[in-house]
Amino acid sequence: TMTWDAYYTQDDINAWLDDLANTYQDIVSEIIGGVSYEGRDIKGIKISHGAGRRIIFIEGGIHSREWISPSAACYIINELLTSDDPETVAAARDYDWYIFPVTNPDGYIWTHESFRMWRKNRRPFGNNFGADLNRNWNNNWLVAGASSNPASDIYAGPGPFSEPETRSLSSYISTIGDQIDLYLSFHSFSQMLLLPYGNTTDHLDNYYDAVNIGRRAMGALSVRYETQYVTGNIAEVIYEASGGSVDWVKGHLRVPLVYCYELRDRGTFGFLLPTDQILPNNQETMDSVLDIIFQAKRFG
Ligand code: 0X9
Ligand code: ZN
Repeated sequence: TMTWDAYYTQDDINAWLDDLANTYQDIVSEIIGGVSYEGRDIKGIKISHGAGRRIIFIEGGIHSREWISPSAACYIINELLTSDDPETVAAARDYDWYIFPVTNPDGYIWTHESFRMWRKNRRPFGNNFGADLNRNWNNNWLVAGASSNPASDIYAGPGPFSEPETRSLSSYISTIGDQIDLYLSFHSFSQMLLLPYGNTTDHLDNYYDAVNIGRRAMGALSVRYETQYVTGNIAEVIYEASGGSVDWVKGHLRVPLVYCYELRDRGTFGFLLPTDQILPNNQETMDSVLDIIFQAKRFG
């Protein structure tokens, strides 16, 4: 069991997911969303109280050094399975949840065993390693805020979906795309809630609804510990960055509501978020997810 006062390794997380699938056989199944360059499964969990429900999809750990991201995804899994808060119980019951805490397993292991600040996957490109898995999706690939240089931390890869992780995960998501109501991608850090698209400051599609739902949800997030988030378009609020997962999920699969979270903090500790902030970060994130669901229901 996870205690939310520590970060966990890939092996810990996978063992924990196995345990849950055993303990909650009626509602939990393990799912494989894809495969990494080094051949590891991208393991996740599906929580379902019955067939035919709309889907909430959560992608964690695509950037391996952002350790709070897998932790927050695991916390949400844990709440959905163990909480007796009525809102949480209803959220668990009303949706099918697809949650992948670590979508860059090779990178995550590298940050634990070799280099804590590794961001990309671990595929070799000549003398360099790794493509940025949040620049490799086939939506405005290499258009903005991405690099064609394999030495760069924002190397987009040799082509769209060139990487096993994004290629396999995107085809997995495609099979359920028309059932997804909400897609969340967890990153750190900055305390921001980002909306597509990463290559333009233009407000496209349902931006108005999405930004309003997001702002209210960040109000809900702030209630517990007064943590402040900024909400808005990726290119406006943070920087131009195209080829990210949420851009493709919205642009290609037409999922109505997608958000990229930049979790705690705002730079004091950055990627090295102290363990005493894990639980508060995860609690307030859960608060905001419940609020998004509450609002999405009302918007229809
Ligand atoms: O640069 C990124 O990929 C994200 N910031 S991070 O510090 N976690 O690396 C922001 C990505 C937002 N852009 C898209 N999803 N397109
Ligand atoms: Zn990131």
